[in-house]
Amino acid sequence: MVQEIDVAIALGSNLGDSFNILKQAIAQLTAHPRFTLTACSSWYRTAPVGPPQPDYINGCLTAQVTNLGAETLLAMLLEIEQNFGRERRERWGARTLDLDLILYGQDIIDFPHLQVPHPRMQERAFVLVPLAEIAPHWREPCSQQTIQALTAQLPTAGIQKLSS
Ligand code: A4P
Ligand code: MG
Repeated sequence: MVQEIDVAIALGSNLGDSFNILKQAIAQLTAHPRFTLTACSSWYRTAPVGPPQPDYINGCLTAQVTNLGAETLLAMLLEIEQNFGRERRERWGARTLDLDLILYGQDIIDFPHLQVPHPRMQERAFVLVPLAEIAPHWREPCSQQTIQALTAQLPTAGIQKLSS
């Protein structure tokens, strides 16, 4: 049986040639035969949340995955992060590439190594503002609120849409 699921992925980078890294990460994802890109947000320059560090470039994408489970998709994301020399030093610290699985259809997943919806999405304007651009009517399955409604509840200072 063919299983097709809509997913949302957040992308971020604040070390190295961020635009280039982010574009190449999208190319690596779309090279996978079971991953079909459906939309990409604009890029945003965002003030860092967490310890002092450079501003981030953030964006979101949506895709349809075919017979690709959430854990396999997470493994793909972690592998692509590694391809760009991602090192984990401190929590919420600077990184060349961060790929987070934000939504996997309407599934709620709570494993030690994988939580979906991403547990901090509701408080992260750097996730919700780009996601609202491409998936405003998607309902976050825990709160049942739309992405648009969740975004409207957050302060968006420090989130600057870039033109390209
Ligand atoms: N993991 C569990 N669930 C997921 C999921 N849904 N998606 C596990 C991705 N990974 C998930 O991730 C640590 C482990 O989380 C992974 O191995 C996976 O098994 P990580 O990427 O090393 O951790 P992190 O990203 O530093 O932590 P966390 O808590 O996910 O961070 P956040 O909340 O995403 O914050 N400021 C701005 N402006 N822009 C940013 O993009 N990012 C962060 C990270 C902090 N400040 C930021 C930004
Ligand atoms: Mg991450």
